[in-house]
Amino acid sequence: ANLARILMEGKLGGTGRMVILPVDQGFEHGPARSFAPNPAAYDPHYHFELAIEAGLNAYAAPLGMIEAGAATFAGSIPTILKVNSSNSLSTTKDQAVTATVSDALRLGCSAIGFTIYPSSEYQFEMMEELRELAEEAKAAGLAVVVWSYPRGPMLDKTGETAYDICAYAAHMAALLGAHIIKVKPPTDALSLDAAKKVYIDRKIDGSDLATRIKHIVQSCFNGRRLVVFSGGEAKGTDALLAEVKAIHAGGGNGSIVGRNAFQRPKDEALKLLAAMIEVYKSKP
Ligand code: FBP
Repeated sequence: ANLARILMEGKLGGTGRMVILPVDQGFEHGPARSFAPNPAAYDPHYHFELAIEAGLNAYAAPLGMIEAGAATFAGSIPTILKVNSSNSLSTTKDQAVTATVSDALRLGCSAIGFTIYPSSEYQFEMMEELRELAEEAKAAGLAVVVWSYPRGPMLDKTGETAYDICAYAAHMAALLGAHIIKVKPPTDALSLDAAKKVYIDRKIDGSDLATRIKHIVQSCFNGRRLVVFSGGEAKGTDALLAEVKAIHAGGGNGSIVGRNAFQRPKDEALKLLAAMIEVYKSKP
């Protein structure tokens, strides 16, 4: 029922497509890097209002952000409690567990959100933490959303989003029992040199973004699990919409876009989110 709530909410309700606002960047990247471009975004209420006014499917954030708005916005939009977090003052590729399933229930959330970093030195601990939390969340009727971001000493920046690696990470999230899998938009496959050191997959077509998205969707049980793609650093509207069109064409279930939404003034963010929703409503 909680997964259905997310899917039925907002302007994309009932289409099987989703747009979600994630605001954990204050934790992950720091407050000024995240919110100085649009200082209104320092206020947790701003993000609830943005997600509600834009007619999004859900709003995802760490404990403090959800607690700060829970009393005012209770029941207004499905929330996803991000239960682990990293920060930019750390050198390790790890995440601390920062909230619990009982927090999610107390705050009326529809889901928990959890990041794994496949390929990091801590990947197995993270997967085991997810196993425990997902079991508890599912027993309480909550959905499980997994941010699956390959990262670690074997991978350089290009390797983190290479579509073969990205598909592998998405598949592991599906195997770990995620209902919704969140990955970054996939880029070119690993170069042969890098692949020799890391992992060699059977190369499949990845000539354009829509084809790469299709491979990620296949890797998420051929569309039996939902897969959404993050927005990344702030970029121009045209570039973001081109990406969204490719996600839609490749059969992705939607976008989970933070910085590209909350780092621009609210009226511009609302226009961008409306344009994204129109893409997802159109025939792919
Ligand atoms: P953005 O749309 O701002 O990229 O948000 C997506 C997201 O997954 C956030 O939830 C998270 O804070 C951030 O990206 C993490 O990105 P990275 O780990 O690459 O710094």
